Parts: sequence; C-alpha cells; structure tokens
Amino acid sequence: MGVVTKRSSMTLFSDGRDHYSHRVRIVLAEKGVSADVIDVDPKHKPQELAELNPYNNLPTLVDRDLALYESKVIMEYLDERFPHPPLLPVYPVARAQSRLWMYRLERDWAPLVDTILYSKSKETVTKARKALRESLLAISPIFAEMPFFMSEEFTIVDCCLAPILWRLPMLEIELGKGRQAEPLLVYQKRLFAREGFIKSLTEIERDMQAR
Ligand SMILES: N[C@@H](CCC(=O)N[C@@H](CS)C(=O)NCC(=O)O)C(=O)O
Repeated sequence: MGVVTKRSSMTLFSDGRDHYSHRVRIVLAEKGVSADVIDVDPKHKPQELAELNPYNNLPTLVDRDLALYESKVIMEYLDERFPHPPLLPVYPVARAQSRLWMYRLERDWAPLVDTILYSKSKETVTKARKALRESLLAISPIFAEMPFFMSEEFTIVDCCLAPILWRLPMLEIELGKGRQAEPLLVYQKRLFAREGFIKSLTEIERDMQAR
C-alpha cells in the first residue's frame, strides 16, 4: 500500500547533500508528511535561518510558531506530532536503548563522516575512512539476527544510519563482498528499497549511488 500524504504547514530548511538533513527527510517520507522543503546551500544561507536558529545550521524545521534545530530533536518531535507509523519503540527500556544507539552513532560515526567530507588532511581522511569501514563491518553480524538496527521494526536509528550507508560510495568506502559484510549489505538493500527512503532522496543524493 502506498504512503498516504498528510498535509502540514511545516517548512524544512534542508541541505540536499547532507546526512543530517537526510535523516529528517526520511522521517517525513516514512510518515507520509508533506512539508515545504527549502533546499539551502550551506555557503549561502538565507538571513531568515539565523533568525530561527541560533546555530544557523541545517536541518531546521519550522512548524507555525515553533522553530526546531538539531536533527535528533526534530525527528523526535515529528514522531510525536505524527505518531503513525511510530519510529520509537513503545516501552521505556527499548526507547532509551534506541536513544542510546542514536547517541553512539552521533559520537562514533557521524564525526567520521564529517571528517571524511570536510577535513583537508589526507592522512586524517584515510584514517577516518578506515575507522568507519571497520566499525561498520564490526556490527555487520547483528543484521543477521534482526532486520533493522537492533530491532524487528524500522526505527529512528535506521533513519540516522541509512544516510551514512547511502553515502559510502561517495565517501570512497567499499565494504567488500566478503562473508563479514554480507548481513550489512542485505540490511542496506532493505533500507534503500523502502518507499519512504526512495521518496526522501534529493536529486544530488540520487546521484550519490550512480557513481
Ligand atoms: N548536530 C547537528 C549537525 C548539523 C550540521 O552539521 N549541519 C551542517 C550541514 S551542511 C551545517 O548546517 N553546516 C553549516 C554551518 O554549520 O554553518 C544536527 O544533527 O542537526
């Protein structure tokens, strides 16, 4: 069954190539929520953004009088505002675990992605690539046990991980086709085939896998 579009009067300031903005676009698409997505070039940000967000960064979501920033805060707000389908588990223990995984992803993987993309030191980039690749391969076996990240259901953690996995070719990281990589490859294929994921992609992101 296709996703039913829910109308909203929200505006998302989004960077069409960035993994943090991509997370939020996935949540919107998974929930079938339509928002005005304003594609912002981070080098030429509109004045309005600084007025809405003291950090003047992306993504930033505006819902009537509310302006939100920090992708995890935006994702959780959207999950509460549009409860179906839920992207956090129901029970407190499982919810806390999901949040811990998001926190770990933020501490361990997101900075590596940012380093690979923005560091000017070749050596630092090479090290970050190696660290990200090894750490992704190290968690690969868990996807042989469960279809999503530590969960039977698609959650907010998958919304954070999918944009990173989608960018691996652009980050010049090859997982290889060995036994160790296989569960992770099956998992990412499952993510990339989701209707919400496909809908979330910008034109620039679509090209990221074409190279
Ligand atoms: N922790 C933030 C990170 C956001 C972030 O790094 N955004 C970048 C995307 S390009 C940005 O806006 N950079 C431009 C700037 O900070 O001036 C989140 O999760 O939302």
